Amino acid sequence: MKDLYSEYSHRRYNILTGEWVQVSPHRTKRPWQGKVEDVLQVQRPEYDPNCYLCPGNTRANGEVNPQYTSTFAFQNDFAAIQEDLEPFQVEDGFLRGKSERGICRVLCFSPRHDLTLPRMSLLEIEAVVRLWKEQYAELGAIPYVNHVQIFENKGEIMGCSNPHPHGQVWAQESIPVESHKKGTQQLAYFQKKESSLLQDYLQQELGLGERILFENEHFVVVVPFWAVWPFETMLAPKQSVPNLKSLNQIQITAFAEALQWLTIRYDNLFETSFPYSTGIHQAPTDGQEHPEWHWHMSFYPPLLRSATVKKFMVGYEMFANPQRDITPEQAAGRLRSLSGVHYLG
Ligand code: H2U
Repeated sequence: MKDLYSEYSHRRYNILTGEWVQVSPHRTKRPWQGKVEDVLQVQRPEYDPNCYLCPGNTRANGEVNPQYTSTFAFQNDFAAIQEDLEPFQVEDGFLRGKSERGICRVLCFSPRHDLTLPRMSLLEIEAVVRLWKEQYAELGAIPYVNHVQIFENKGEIMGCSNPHPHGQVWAQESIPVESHKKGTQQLAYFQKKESSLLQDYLQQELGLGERILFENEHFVVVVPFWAVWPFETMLAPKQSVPNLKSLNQIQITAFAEALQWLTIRYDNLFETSFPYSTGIHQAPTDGQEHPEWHWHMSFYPPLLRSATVKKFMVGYEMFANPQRDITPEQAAGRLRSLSGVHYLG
């Protein structure tokens, strides 16, 4: 099958969403005369007096950040989902809507303005993992919260508003679309096989090896067979676990190792602070056990050919389904071949 996949246009099935991606490996040699983004190689200070997220600074709404020394979470001053509202539901013919209640927080990964995950020590990354675990547990325990979405937008190109290392968490009453698709697929498989869809998939990938980037005792990093973005990856525990809550210290270190491995390779790929959106999909926090759910972290990076040429999800992607040229196997090969030493030393 490998030769067919590397030679001919084909579709691949995403077992987690039930969606398809078009792969066009024969197109990788086409000329490029499209948009070239400006490369931003800015030297940042450790502390920026004008940054809303640095310790001791005043935020846009007048609140002052504490002199935090590790991670720091605060209520988003411009929360997209409101906590204080009167619930409503409107059904007016074809016009359906309902109120959505939730909590949005900003998660600062470090007091240092100039760091990013790949530039942090293992211990510093572990603190970020612990923060994610705590936030999921704390927000998920709120009775009306049924879903907790942790994510990071990294880089201006991804719409990140501030280079200070940070992510976000949105906790809400509904199950959002992406999570709902993945929950449905995992549940259908679990009911049929009494086994975890993702765990069984990872077993197959580990057996084949060609899309595996990294593994340690507890975690695996893979370019999914159905990856949409050119250098999309997935980081997941080898054993099926519904969420981060049960992570012990050994697993936190193993998770941090996987994150460090991957983000250093990402930066080294085009010798730039590699932009991406990453998110952790975990089981709903609706009081049920969800044995079908296997948490995982997906990385969706937009860059295609260099620090300046990105993949656009337009045209066919908007109107039909996603399409890619470079195959997931080629992407995995390139990421595996990179140095483990960050290009900035
Ligand atoms: P992004 O960089 O991913 O946009 O996240 C930054 C978030 O920080 C953004 O959602 C919030 C914005 O609303 N923010 C505050 O809560 N307070 C501030 O003083 C500035 C930015």
